[in-house]
Amino acid sequence: MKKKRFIVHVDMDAFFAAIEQRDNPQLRGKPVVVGADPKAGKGRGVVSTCSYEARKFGIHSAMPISIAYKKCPHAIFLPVDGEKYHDVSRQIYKVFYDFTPDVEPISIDEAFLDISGSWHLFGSPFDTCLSIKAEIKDQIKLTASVGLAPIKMAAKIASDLKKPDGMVEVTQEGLLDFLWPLNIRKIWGLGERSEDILHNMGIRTIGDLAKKDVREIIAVFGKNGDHFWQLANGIDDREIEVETEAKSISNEFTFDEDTLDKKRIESVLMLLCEKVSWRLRQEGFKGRTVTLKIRLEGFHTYTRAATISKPTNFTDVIYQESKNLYDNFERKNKKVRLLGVKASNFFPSDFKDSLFREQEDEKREGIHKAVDGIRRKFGENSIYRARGKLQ
Ligand code: TTP
Ligand code: MG
Repeated sequence: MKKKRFIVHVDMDAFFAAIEQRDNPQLRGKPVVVGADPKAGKGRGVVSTCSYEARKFGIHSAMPISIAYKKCPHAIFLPVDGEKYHDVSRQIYKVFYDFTPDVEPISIDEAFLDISGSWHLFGSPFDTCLSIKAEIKDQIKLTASVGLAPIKMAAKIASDLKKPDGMVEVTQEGLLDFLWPLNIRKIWGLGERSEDILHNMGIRTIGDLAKKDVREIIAVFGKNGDHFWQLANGIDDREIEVETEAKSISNEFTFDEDTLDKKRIESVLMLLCEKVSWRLRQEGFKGRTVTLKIRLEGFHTYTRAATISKPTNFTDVIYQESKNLYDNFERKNKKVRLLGVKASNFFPSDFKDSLFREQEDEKREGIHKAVDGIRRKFGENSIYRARGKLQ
């Protein structure tokens, strides 16, 4: 049987406007419009967003600011403070990563999370969503709307249903009952033209589409038709697309002379681990897999890999893993020509494994930060552990 998937879609409520209301209590409960300067109705530009109080007047995102002014001249109009909203966005993403490493960023205030592998840490999938909302409220003092479903499309639709501060769960068993009454416009990727064609075929709801013979839909829309029909039937295997720009970080060192000198080999290993872990920290990653590359005299090259229980960018952890791999490698007394260390299987460095996190980690993070600070100031080669020094 296929493993059950739990996909969460989080979308902050009236994001820019809610931040302004949070930061200025006088704005709370009032119509607030964030966007271009209305200049008493003569302003150009558009509304970025507005508070729910302003929406009652018919104001919405992308509306010309002059029209928004006409609809509600007594609204409070504020300029866009992009830097502030980006800071808040980063804090929200930090909360997401406390719940799962599988986060797909969609926009400044919206993301998909796959909690299939982590919900058991927080109770049920539903409880996990409530905790995400609660953490955002506690830490950031803002409300989010959340949808939970077995497929992305349904999770996204669900998060929008009970805005603001909403929480809607769609179970696998309830998926079709949820989707079928909805307008076909809700199907992802289905544009206005396709909608017109479907209307002409007598298809108005997702259920109408699902119940049609798929061959009929394919005849009209080709391959897309199959995709639309599958979505209408709640079939969508698309995974969360986690953003990691680099897939691995590695460093190699070739000895001037092939060697068996244990001290020298360990020094080089330490140096490589320092460099790899420094780059991990610079690029904001932690790795779970450490790979050691060994080239022996005669040019045979081998790799050995180990996956550790929690992602790391700590030099000593990467070194310990590399050294274990080296010690367990049977080199039959052949000399070593080259060593390489690679970290892969990335997680964002914000990722905190709540199960395994030890207090000790905080201290080590502090030490690494201090060392990184010196490196940034005095250059990458300014500081290395004693063992990593190369004569
Ligand atoms: P949305 O999530 O679409 O809107 P929202 O968070 O303001 O309101 P909702 O409760 O309906 O989710 O967009 C997030 C932010 O992106 C929004 O606060 C402002 C910005 N934005 C624009 O600048 N222009 C736009 O046209 C839209 C749609 C959003
Ligand atoms: Mg939003």
